[in-house]
Amino acid sequence: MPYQTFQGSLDATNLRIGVVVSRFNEFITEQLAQGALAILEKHGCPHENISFVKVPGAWELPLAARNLASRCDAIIALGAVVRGDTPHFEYVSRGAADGLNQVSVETGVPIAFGVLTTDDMQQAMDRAGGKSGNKGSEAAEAAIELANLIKLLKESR
Ligand code: INI
Repeated sequence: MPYQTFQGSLDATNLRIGVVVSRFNEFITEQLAQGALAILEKHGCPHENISFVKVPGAWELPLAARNLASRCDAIIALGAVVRGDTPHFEYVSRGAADGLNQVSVETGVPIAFGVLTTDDMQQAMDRAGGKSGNKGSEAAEAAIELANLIKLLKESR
């Protein structure tokens, strides 16, 4: 007997997507946001279906996502945490990662993790449209796929 297999498509024409972007290291997060929005456009997500939210820093991403979740099929969380000379980096990056994961599991709404956690600015630039691609674009694709996968799984119950 064949397996029942499920995989979300990249069709975003009927999806409601939240994009939450932190302003800290804005010249990086702006590139992540551009990358994410270009992917949403490429896959047909109507502008009116996109809720675009800005927050001060990565620490604030989980709470904003929590308050967006009820109106979205998926959320793309974008930020840039760059290591400094103090343990602050660990608290902010861990808080963002754990908080976003918790919100996603709690609400059932997929949250794509487009938060860079890098040792220096060069690594961040490389991942925000530089030589290592754009993690905002990758997060957007993951969000679309997961939103469609969750819809499929709910419909097939
Ligand atoms: N926020 C970031 O998004 N990236 C950072 O690198 C960062 N550093 O290094 O401090 C950062 N801090 C701010 C934090 O996210 C909160 O906005 C702030 O603590 C107020 O709650």
